[in-house]
Amino acid sequence: MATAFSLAHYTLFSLRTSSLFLHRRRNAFNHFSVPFSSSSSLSTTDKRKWRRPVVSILELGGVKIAKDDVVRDDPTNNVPDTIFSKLGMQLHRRNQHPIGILKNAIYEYFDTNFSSKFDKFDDLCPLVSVKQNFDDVLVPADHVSRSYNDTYYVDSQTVLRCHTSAHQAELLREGHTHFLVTGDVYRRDSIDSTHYPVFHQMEGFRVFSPDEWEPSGLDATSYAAEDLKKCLEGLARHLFEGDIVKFGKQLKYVHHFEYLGYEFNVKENWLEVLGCGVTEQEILRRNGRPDNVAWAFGLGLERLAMVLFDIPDIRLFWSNDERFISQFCSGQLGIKFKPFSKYPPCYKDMSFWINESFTENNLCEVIRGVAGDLVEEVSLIDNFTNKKGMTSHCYRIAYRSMERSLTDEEINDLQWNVREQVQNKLNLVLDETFLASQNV
Ligand code: FA5
Ligand code: MG
Repeated sequence: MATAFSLAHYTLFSLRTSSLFLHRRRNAFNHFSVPFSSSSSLSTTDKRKWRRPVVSILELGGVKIAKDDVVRDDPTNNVPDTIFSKLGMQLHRRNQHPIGILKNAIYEYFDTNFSSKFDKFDDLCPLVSVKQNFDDVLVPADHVSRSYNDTYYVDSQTVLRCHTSAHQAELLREGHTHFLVTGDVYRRDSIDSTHYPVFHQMEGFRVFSPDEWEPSGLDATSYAAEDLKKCLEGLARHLFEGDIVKFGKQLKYVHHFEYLGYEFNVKENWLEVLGCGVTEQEILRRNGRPDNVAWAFGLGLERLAMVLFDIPDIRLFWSNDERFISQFCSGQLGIKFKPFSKYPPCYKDMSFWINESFTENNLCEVIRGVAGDLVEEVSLIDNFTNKKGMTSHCYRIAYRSMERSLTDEEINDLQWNVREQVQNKLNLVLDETFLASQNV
């Protein structure tokens, strides 16, 4: 039986520029920084403050949340201000926004084809326990997705959900057998046009009882797998109909890691839009349904909306620019986004000696902290190890606003701030020789 969950990050969308600076000259380095441990002590008591009503501007799924419930100067907390500022935006609940339009279109498909049997949830609190986010969906204890590098921890026992699967167990226990859960999810991740640290997922879950699969002559798992395939293909037809024919977009059903994945082929690029599978029997057994079988899927709404509406960059979903917002209309799936501008990108390279605790996700978070949505892409363009075994990385940062031209001065300021923070927050030593030749 397919294991339903793998959080391995995987994208087939962009191929990065390969090494450009293989021959740059290196100086021996005297003050290589002492690696510090990035893993935090988990001993702090689990305060669960967010469960208590507090005076706050945010109320999510009936839970009141103040900023210091989520962002704290505490080793068990790694949520930055930039992430807090996205909590409560709930793009999926705005009927005029592409994410909301897509959610409603998927609702329509399920309501029409399954006579409104699917219960819908779009207001469940994104703060969940480690148990809900990982244990309940059988993510192994040592899985990389549990790390502070991949997930935003509010405290040692509480996270910002990294997928809508975090709600499967509780909904099953409440007796739901057909449900859709839409919500904002949070991940520490790389930076490019299809990855953003906050995005939206829709979870689908359907439970079958023996009287459904027995007459078919199929075993329970095959029956559920067939049904899942039919359901997703129907959904794709509902959303894409004309387009698939017109633009040659194709659907493919493939194996990805432990669960099945669906990809859309868009103009020669593969774009991963969802994960799905027949759920582990253990999940059903633990939640009061030992004699049933079920399927589940987790759909990345931004990725799908990018394809449907021709939206070229994931940052646009967060834009308040009228020229973006006003192009979309409640209930209208057929609209194609017309770029209102093409401002030039500006590239800045930075080079530093990495230490043991260096990770690309940490670097990306620092850069987002400084540049916010002005950063378009961060890519490793060179990787070099000297005779002493010290490794240097050269990253290229693409700055580009979706809304206006950036001045040289502004970009230089950003880059200087990034350089400072890379040294101060990540304890990295810049490779100045190389930077001198880069004019920054
Ligand atoms: C999951 O999150 C599983 N919980 C999905 C699932 C549910 C599998 C039920 C089986 C059963 P994954 O990590 O692949 O899987 O994420 C699902 C989708 O979210 C991806 O296909 C992609 O469309 C989207 N996604 C993932 N990371 C990002 C990101 N950083 N930015 C935007 N979209 C993302
Ligand atoms: Mg993934």
